[in-house]
Amino acid sequence: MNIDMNRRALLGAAGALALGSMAVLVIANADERVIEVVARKFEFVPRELRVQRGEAVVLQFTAPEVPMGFSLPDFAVRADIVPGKVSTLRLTPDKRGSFTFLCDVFCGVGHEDMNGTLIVT
Ligand SMILES: [Cu+2]
Repeated sequence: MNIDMNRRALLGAAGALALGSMAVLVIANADERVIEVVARKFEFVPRELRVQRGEAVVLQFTAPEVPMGFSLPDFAVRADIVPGKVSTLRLTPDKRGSFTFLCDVFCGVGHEDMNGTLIVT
């Protein structure tokens, strides 16, 4: 029984290591810009993202605390952000303007105010 549990712990650690290396290996094409976004209680960091119209970007999300969501309704895209994983969202904005993004997974008392702005120039 004890041996079995130790083995499980070991496998868990190996899994975490594998995840860690995967995080480094998120593949972006040469013509894509990677923008890292951290979703934490209760804000996106950075809160403002600036991209150019027609620019291919890969949003790369992590959530250190609890499961979060990223929703950008004006572009009809969203992503789940789960602690311990890196979530990606590819986007090539086809219109200029200021667009609100928000967390769409209830994450606690500050959830309703968890939003930010994508500025496309
Ligand atoms: Cu939330």
